[in-house]
Amino acid sequence: QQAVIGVTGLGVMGRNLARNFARHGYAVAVHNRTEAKTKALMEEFGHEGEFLPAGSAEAFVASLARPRKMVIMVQAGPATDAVIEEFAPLLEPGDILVDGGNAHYLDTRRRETALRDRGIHFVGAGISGGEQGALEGPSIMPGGTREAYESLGPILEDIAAKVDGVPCCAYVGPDGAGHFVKMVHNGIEYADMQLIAESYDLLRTGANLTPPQIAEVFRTWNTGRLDSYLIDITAEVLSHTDHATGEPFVDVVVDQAEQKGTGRWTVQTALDLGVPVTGIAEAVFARSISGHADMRAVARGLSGPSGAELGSSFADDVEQALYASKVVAYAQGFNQIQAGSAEYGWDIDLGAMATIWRGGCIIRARFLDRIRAAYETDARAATLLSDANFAAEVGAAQDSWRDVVVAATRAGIPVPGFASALSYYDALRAERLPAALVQGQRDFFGAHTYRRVDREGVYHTQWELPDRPEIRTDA
Ligand code: NBP
Repeated sequence: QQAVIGVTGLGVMGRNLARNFARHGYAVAVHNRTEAKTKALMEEFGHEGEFLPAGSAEAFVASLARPRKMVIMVQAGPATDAVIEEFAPLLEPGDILVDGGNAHYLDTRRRETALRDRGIHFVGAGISGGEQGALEGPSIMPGGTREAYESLGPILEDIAAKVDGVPCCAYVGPDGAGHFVKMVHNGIEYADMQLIAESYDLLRTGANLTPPQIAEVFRTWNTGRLDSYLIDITAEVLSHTDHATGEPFVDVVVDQAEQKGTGRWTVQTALDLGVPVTGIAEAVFARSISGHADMRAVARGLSGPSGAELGSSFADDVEQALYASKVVAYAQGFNQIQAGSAEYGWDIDLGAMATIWRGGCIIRARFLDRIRAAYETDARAATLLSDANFAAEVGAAQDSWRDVVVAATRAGIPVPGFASALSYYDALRAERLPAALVQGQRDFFGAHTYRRVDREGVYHTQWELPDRPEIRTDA
């Protein structure tokens, strides 16, 4: 008896992924550096399907049917390199080595190149959905060769989440494409969470609603266009009462948000690619501000506004602002995927990415169907905001959106996500941007040159001369 697929690294994710394979009828080889975890898996869940436990890398590889397919599910970084170094020499040309961890896409590119030279298909697969998703159906974003996907893809599609019968797994593109898309997914997750958190703050601090009341507001929103996993769990968290104190749970949690780094990678990469992902950047910085207890302690006494008048439809206005800001955040994230795809020649199908995020992952939402539809209409759209449906919805939301940002500003409630999304929208809409003045300044102090609106060419004004003559520099 040989295994169809194997999993090494039986931590939180790997163990559930292995169980998911087994529950779908695949004979699955299981291995972990510390063998106790393999034994624990067999004892607790061995009855769920056909597991082939292995005590060594050699035994594990020997139990895999050819061409071998194995998934590494260990900590990203040096641990993943160590595991690759251990297993690669045991594999043969044509075998498929999948990294299901949260690797940086540049590491995946490096590893893919190195293994390709040895004839091994290296698949960097982003896997989202956490512990529960791994067991019950994650969203899977595999990158690598098409050839590898032909035999591996059907198995991954089988264990992935399904929405309307469609698997939340599709071939993303060569080498690092899958991990790149997973990175942007996590960045969008940061932005979405920040926007929801700002909505909560507005309803709490601005409109004086209690956490259970706000939970009800979110539950109502979740029956409409904002229907999503993140809104759903937000209502759950807000309606939870702390067992020890009887206070709302959200009030006993230290207000300093942590991060594992994928949001930061998204922003760092966006800066390198020149993609303005302002929503994701604000979300990363908002977490960073929250963690600066020292600065916050000394700044707490700084003077603030006297207060603000909130309209009676404030909660509805916040819903509009949240929706519009969310459209902006997703539009920016998809632009980043577009830019990465162009930079590395990945040819990523954006509509397919929206499709595989509809289920299994943290940002799963009804809304992604609209994004899929938008890219079906125009696969190369420069921005989702120009899609007729989104343009109409955001246009209809904008008065409320502006009112909310004004009210928040007057009340002294920080809304970096809402405000930056609105500024981004206004910047894209603008007939003329003050960037023209910035070009003038750059030419003045650094002779950086500029282009003119009325004719071709690159120009410099000789600012130091009395009559400031203009010269063409590219002629
Ligand atoms: P865990 O922390 O639960 O497990 C880590 C695993 O890595 C263990 O099996 C451990 O083996 C193994 N490992 C380490 Br650490 N260093 C190793 C080494 N040098 N050689 C061999 N094995 C090593 O991690 P997890 O939460 O299951 O995450 C696994 C991957 O999945 C990570 O890349 C993570 O970013 C990603 N991910 C996690 C989630 C999530 O919600 N948790 C979601 C999506 C993706 P040991 O038992 O011998 O220590």
